[in-house]
Amino acid sequence: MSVITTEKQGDILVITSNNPPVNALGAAVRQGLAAAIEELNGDDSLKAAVIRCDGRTFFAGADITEFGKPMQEPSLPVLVDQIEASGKPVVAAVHGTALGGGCEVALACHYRIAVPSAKFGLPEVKLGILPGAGGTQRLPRVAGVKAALEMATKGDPISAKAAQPAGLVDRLAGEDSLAADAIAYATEVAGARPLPRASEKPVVVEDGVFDAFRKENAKKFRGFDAPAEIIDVIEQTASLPYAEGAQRERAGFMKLIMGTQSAAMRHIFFAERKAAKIDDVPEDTKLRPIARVGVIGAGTMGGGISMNFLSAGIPVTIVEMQQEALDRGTGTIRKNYEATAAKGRMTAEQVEGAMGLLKPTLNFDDLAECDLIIEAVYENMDVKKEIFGKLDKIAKPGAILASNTSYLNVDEIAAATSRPQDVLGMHFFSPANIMKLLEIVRGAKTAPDVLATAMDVAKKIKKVAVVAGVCFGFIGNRMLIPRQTEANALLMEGATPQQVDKVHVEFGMPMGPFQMADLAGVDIGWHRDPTRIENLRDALAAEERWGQKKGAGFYDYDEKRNPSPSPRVAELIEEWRGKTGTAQHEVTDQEIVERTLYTMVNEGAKILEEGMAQRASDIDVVWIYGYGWPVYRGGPMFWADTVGLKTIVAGLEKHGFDVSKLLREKAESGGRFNG
Ligand code: TC6
Repeated sequence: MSVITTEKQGDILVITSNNPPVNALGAAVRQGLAAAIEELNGDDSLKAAVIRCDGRTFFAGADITEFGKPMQEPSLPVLVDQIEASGKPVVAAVHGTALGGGCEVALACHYRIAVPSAKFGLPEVKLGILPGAGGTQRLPRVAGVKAALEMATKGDPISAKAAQPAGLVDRLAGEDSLAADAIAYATEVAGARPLPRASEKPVVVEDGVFDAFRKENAKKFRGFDAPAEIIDVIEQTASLPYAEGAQRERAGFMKLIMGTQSAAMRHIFFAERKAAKIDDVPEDTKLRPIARVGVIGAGTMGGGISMNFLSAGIPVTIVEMQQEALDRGTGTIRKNYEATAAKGRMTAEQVEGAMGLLKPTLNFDDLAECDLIIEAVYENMDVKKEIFGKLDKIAKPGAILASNTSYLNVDEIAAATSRPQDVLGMHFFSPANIMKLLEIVRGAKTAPDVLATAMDVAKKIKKVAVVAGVCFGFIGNRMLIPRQTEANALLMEGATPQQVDKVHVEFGMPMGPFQMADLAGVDIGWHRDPTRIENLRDALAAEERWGQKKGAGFYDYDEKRNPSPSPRVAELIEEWRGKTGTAQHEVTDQEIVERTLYTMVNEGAKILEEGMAQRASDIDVVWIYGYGWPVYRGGPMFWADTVGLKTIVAGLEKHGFDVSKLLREKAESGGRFNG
């Protein structure tokens, strides 16, 4: 059956798209729509048309899989102009998400009717491109410059209710009567002339709107090409006729889509979706029901983990050893929810609803009622083994037992139970209620349905989950190790913390290794014996330079936590350079890149080689969602492809690193990690 069908309902032509899963505007859809508009205009018995979609959504955009391939006619810009040029009214009937090209199709229609739950958005910027089918031209004309800038540069969708006052929606339909309401609307406007065409409206520009917008969002847009180009296009074309504006839009679109940033961001779009798939676990694996979750430990991690489930409407039993710790943990959860409510992102009822699902207890035996139990106590193998031994006796048969360990051996933890098939790692990232990444650690004996259930739970609590094998630090933290080792070594050889951090920030990371150490706490993992000073980090810790929380770490901090280079740290570095007798040289920024970033790629390649990650793109997802790797560089493995694997290998060899076999093979054969 054709993806586009037409049906006459009296004198209205109902044009329906059926292109699952999301009605992407691929070539067949575009061709079908173009033919349908011709049918409308060629048939005197027809007075108007409705464009609607079957399935879960109105067109969710251009078909991203077609990007980079030769474009088949008609292109989307040509199609939207054809729709708008129709001599008879065309009504867009929107449900689900009208995104990107889908929103542009709606904007080209003369009238738009939507169900209240529908959403409109221009998410192209999240793929590193701009709305290239008239979006930068029609949206400012319809919704105003400010709203168009917001939507096109940030890419977040707005609800139909918000879209109505903005001019994007002319009428709201009943939630369940869109098709009929749209036909009635089309009948009503069938004779209206002149037809309202967005491209014919003028753009109203308020003084200073562009500069103010650039300034307001400078930090958010740092490093990204697309938002800057979008603002430029809208600004430069505001006083031009539509056709000239559309040409400028086209040029901007072509520039961006040919660029590395867009390739990186499209890679991440698909990588994120691929990460959810487990190669040797069938998609239809029967899942274990998870009606209640248990969390052991009400500290920062345990509390944050619990919030994910409470927010998703899943009851949580949280266990602590002492009443005081339990009260403190519960209090923090409430405080966090109330802070969200104060920002208007939750109602008071929602706060109470979430808190009502929380059952705090000191009785470990209460965990018997849980289907998934997540241990979130401190990193100590003996403690974890004891807990899992106890859980083995208490948990109901078939309950999933998870550890939130960041480094420890999940197989050893599983061996403390008589049911290692039910055990896995669920490594959340701090703050656990906010960070999107979840590493699901698959033990040697973890059952396929346990793994599949954990992936499904991750989706329910809106995490991006990646499967990792059992190795020290799993994927993310394991790759931090060579980076930190080299960063420390570079200080001894002549670099400053400021220089190393600057290279990372300029690369696009939210912070460098030493800024991160100051934020996390220089005392983390410290042996806590101030008389035992074996390296620079011990020296800092012994002086209580524990980072931001103490106002001093690798940097000095003022009351507002603004950092400045520390003369004391410079002295300590000098002292340790002397003590270790390290030869000094001038460290270049390029050397920092090679030693702290190429080494991460090398470690990533070893992780792949050992089968600890399923695919290179999973490693990219870990670094984007867990550590703030700049999305426009596509993750470490994608970035390595853009640098060239031969260059990476040469850089590693120059500094005497042990190069991964896989990396070397790929470099020699001209291969890539992705694609
Ligand atoms: C654009 O329009 C540019 C225009 C200018 C042209 C000149 N294309 O996310 P889900 C697949 S740029 C191809 O899991 P949800 C997806 O890969 C585009 N495929 O579902 C997945 O495949 P899998 C602007 C697409 O319900 C399946 O559909 N539009 C596309 O959680 C299900 O996806 C966007 O950026 C696509 N456009 O969320 C919107 N979209 O099953 C991107 C999805 O083989 N899409 N797929 O893994 C979304 O944001 C979401 O998919 C959603 C549905 C909100 C529509």
